[in-house]
Amino acid sequence: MTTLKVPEQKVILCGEYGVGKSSLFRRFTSNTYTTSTDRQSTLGLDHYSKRYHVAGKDIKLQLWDTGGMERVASITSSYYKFADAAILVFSLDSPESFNMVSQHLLDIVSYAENAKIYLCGNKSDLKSLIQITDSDMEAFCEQCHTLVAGTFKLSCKTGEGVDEMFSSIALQLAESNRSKFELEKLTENNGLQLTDLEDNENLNKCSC
Ligand SMILES: Nc1nc2c(ncn2[C@@H]2O[C@H](COP(=O)(O)OP(=O)(O)O)[C@@H](O)[C@H]2O)c(=O)[nH]1
Ligand SMILES: [Mg+2]
Repeated sequence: MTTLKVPEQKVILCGEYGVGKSSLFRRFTSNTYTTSTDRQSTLGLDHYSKRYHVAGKDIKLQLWDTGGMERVASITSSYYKFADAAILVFSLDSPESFNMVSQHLLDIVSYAENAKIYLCGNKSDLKSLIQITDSDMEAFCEQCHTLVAGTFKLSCKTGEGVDEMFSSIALQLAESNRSKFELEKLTENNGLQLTDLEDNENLNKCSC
């Protein structure tokens, strides 16, 4: 019996240090949240794959976190390479992190030219401290014309909006890759069986 691999899409987290990328990564991997300041004791890129079933299709999102590398060095181009999507995170209470979004956008466009780009405002739970409005986000997207494929507001702390964002991204990637996946399927022989490589792939941590 021939096996059919579930298509996997590389999704990278980008944005300033402290905006909540690792918190988003933790929500994705284990749906947990921690306020500890020493959450990531070892530096290094980290990735984790998770399967979604959207629009009648199976798709895996392989999410990458910088693991705090941006604090000590610039992120290498291998992080961006072959990314299918980039989630550009800023903190809704931090105009500084929002002002840096355009710089990160430039990096994504330069090093991950095929990636769909999503703008993500985190820390929506900080209600009274929020300084970046919906219209700020809209204005930014308008300035970038069609570069931003979607915007989200969420809170890693409460979990609000997190699943919705990943499901929406999975759906958009599945839809936009529909023909590619179908072609791959055609090249497989009959007697299809889905292979789940999830367990083997996860918890791989590279120290580069
Ligand atoms: N209030 C609030 N704090 C958050 C949220 N997400 C992350 N944080 C806090 O923001 C800080 C930076 O988060 P972290 O995930 O390490 O950001 P990173 O540097 O982008 O990886 C930590 O103290 C987190 O606990 C959130 O949704 N709400
Ligand atoms: Mg981090």
